[in-house]
Amino acid sequence: MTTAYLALGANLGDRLATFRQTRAALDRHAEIEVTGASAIFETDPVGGPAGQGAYLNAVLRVATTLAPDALLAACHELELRFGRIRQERWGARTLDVDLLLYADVTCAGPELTLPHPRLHLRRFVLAPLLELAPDLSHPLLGQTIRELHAVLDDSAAVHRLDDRW
Ligand code: PH2
Ligand code: MG
Ligand code: MG
Repeated sequence: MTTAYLALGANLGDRLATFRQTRAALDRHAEIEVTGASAIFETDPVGGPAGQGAYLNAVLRVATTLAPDALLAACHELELRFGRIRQERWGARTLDVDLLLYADVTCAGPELTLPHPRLHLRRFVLAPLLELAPDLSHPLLGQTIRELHAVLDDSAAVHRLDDRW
């Protein structure tokens, strides 16, 4: 079993229902168990076209027997199930599931980079991740999530909503 962290994001459709169904679907997967969930945050869109709606963001901790590429494929399958259409980069979406961390694996390829290359730059990722893994050390930067969050230079607003979902 390996511990991994997944980031959920959505700014189209019934965002909360999508998050709940995604969490349940991950937990039903024979090789994935959801072992922790951050609160849900409502966040200002970062990047992408102007005029996008606010996002919901959260982070899940999972225990899995899947290899990183297979876990990523399972995430992409869920995005498709929830009707994601990939158009412009960072455009609005019904569901984005990103693989943030997979144990302390580091890799950089066309399909998958670990840790997620922007995880340490984004408040909408670090604020929820801080709730689950404050003492986890970033495998490349050597700083904990708490340290990265403390020096974060991202002024986009994040508002903590429900911690029970
Ligand atoms: N995801 C992006 C781009 N911008 N902004 C917020 N607030 N939340 C996201 O999940 C997000 C984003 C690309 O994946
Ligand atoms: Mg993604
Ligand atoms: Mg993303």
